[in-house]
Amino acid sequence: MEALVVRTAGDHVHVRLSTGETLPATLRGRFRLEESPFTSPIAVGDHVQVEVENDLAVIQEILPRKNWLVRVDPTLPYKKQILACNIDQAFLLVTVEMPFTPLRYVDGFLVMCEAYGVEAGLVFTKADLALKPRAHQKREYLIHLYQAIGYPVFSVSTLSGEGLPSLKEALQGKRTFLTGLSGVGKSSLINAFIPGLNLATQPLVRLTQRGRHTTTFSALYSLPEGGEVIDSPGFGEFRPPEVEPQELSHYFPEMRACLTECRFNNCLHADEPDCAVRAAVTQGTIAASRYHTYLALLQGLKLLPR
Ligand SMILES: Nc1nc2c(ncn2[C@@H]2O[C@H](COP(=O)(O)OP(=O)(O)O)[C@@H](O)[C@H]2O)c(=O)[nH]1
Ligand SMILES: [Mg+2]
Ligand SMILES: [Zn+2]
Repeated sequence: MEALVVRTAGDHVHVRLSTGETLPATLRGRFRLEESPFTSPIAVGDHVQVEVENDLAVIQEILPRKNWLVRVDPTLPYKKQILACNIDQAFLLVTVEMPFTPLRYVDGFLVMCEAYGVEAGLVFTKADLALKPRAHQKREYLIHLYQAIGYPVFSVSTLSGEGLPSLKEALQGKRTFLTGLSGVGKSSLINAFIPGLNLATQPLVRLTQRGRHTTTFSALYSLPEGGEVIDSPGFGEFRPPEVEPQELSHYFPEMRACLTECRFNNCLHADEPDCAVRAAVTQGTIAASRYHTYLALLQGLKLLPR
């Protein structure tokens, strides 16, 4: 029978049967024996064919995927990690402080979504926090910047309730991949949308410590009014494995607009003469912060094993 993968923690997988029942699952031996470029061949959101034997679902087959998000495995750089499958959109939760979310991390996420054709959005959390003026300005600037590029951007607080209705509307009826650094408020947000779920949240004090606790599993939760969210730990960077250095600028929407104006058609927009991207950065039509993370990501792609 058919089932949906609703939870993965390393090789530990749970599936939801069409009856609504959730069972632990195991992969038929063949999957494990095959030489795979992936850390795990299966991800939350996968539709699978299972046979149930003594309260264990044995996965016989992974059904064709509509789409997926894949990144370089942050712990095994020669392997790829499937983050989720069959999703409608992906939202990254962002905080400027506690924890600090690097822009390279945000842009890496957006590039990954662009590369796999998944609609992306940003959710700035903890809107109730009284930030110091610099951090406050940065938050406002980033919200404006990413909105201007064309991404949906939300500013929310699970404490005050600010921004929750419009985010709820955006989640309604869709399967959304939610991720972000540990402590950014993923569990709190999912709890706000699913009364009675009571996911454990982490005490804020831990966030200032190194090596803080991270959730190591991904899980899918159904929203009461339709739609689903996938909670996924956001450690490491989102480095899309299949992007060639030459393609990277195509995944920055504001760069896409001026690519044909560079003197060289194989321009990497780094130090080539008559580069339209660099000209736009000088004019201020492309944000310097985006261009800097472009260069950092480009450097990272050049170092990847191929
Ligand atoms: N001030 C404030 N704190 C929040 C908010 N959302 C979450 N937190 C706190 O941030 C910490 C981490 O939240 P959690 O949901 O566990 O983050 P996760 O690691 O991304 O799942 C907890 O101490 C929460 O109480 C918010 O909207 N405002
Ligand atoms: Mg959590
Ligand atoms: Zn150029």
